[in-house]
Amino acid sequence: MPPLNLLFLSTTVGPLGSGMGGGVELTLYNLAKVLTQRGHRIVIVAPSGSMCSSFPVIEVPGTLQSTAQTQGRDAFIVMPPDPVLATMWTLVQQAHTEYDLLLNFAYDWLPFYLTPFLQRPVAHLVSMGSLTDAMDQVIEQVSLQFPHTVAVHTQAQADTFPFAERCRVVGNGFDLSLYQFCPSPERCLGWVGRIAPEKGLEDAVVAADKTGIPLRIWGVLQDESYWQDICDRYPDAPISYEGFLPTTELQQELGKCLALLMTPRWIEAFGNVAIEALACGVPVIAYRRGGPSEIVIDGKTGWLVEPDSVSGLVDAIARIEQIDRQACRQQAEVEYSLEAMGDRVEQWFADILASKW
Ligand code: HBI
Repeated sequence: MPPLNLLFLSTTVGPLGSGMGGGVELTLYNLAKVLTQRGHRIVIVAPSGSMCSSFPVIEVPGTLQSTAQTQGRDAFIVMPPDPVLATMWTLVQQAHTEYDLLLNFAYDWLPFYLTPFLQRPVAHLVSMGSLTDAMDQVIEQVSLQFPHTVAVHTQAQADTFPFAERCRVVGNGFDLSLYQFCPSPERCLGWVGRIAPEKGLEDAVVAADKTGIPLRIWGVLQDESYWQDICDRYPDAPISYEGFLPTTELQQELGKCLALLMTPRWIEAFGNVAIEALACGVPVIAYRRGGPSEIVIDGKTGWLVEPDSVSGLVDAIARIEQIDRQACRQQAEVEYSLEAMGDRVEQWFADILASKW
C-alpha cells in the first residue's frame, strides 16, 4: 500500500494522556504507532494539553465536549461556547486537502455532519455503541452516503445500531511488547476503567467483599460521588484505589492479579483492558455483554458471567485456577497484536480509497 498522509482527529472530551478519552486514547496512539511503522505520515489534532510522544500533535484550545454517554437517548446535540470540536474542524476545513484521508476518533455529531462538505474521505472509528437518536441518525447518514467509512470495534457494538450491517468491525490492537507475561499471580483481583456508573465497579467491590480477595482498582476517578457512594456502602470491602497509571506501570501491576473483573452496565464497545490483562496472562471474568463477551473465550481465557450477577462473579472467581495463564497471552498475540490491527486498518483505508466517495 503506498504511504498515505493521514490526519487523525482526536476525541474532544479530554487531552490525549489525561485518561478522560478512555480507550480511544490508547487506540489512537497505537494506530499512529503501527501506521507510522508502515511508512504512513500522521498528524494528530487534539485538545490543548495533549501528549502523544513521538507524534506531531496540533493542539487546539477551547471548551471540551461533555461526555455523550451520560445523556439520554433523546438528548440534543450540545455545543459549548468556544468549542474545541468546532475549532478543530475549522482547521480541518483549511488543511484537509494536504492529506489523503482523515480518521475521526470523536463520538460527536459535528465530524459526521461535516463529512460530505469535505474534499477528502473521512474514516470514522466509532468508539461506543448506540447512545442517542441524534448520533445514530448522523452516523447512519454517513454510512449510507459513504459506504465502508464507518468502523466499530466489535460485532456486539455494531449490533447496538440499526445500521449494524453498514458497520465495519476492525477489532483493536496493542503493542504486546509493552506487556510482560506474569506466570504466578498474587492473591488479588483487578478492576480497570473510568470510575463511573456505566462501568459497574460496585459489583466487583461486592464480589471482593464476598470472596475476601483484595480488589485493586485502577483508572481515572471520573465520578467522585459515585466512588464516595461505593466507599460509604462497602466500608469493610478489601478494596484499594491505585490511581490512573500509564500503560507500562499499569501492566506491571495488573499482571500480578489472579483475574481481571469486567462488570460493565452498558454495552462496552470493546474493552481494551481485557486485552491488556490477557497480554499479561491474566484471565478475564466478564459479564456476557458487549465487547468483552466477544473477546473472552469462556473456560479457556476466562469466564463469561450472567450480566449483573454478582454470585456469577463469585462462582467464576472460585474456578479461576482452571484457566491457563499462558493461553491468555497466546490469545492476545494471535488476535490483538498491533500487526493484526494494522493489517485490518490498512485494508479498511484501501477499501475507502478504492470506492467512490
Ligand atoms: N463523549 N461527546 C463525546 N465524545 C467522545 O469522543 C467521547 C465521549 N465519551 C467517551 C469517549 N469519547 C471515550 O472515552 C470512549 O469512546 C472510549
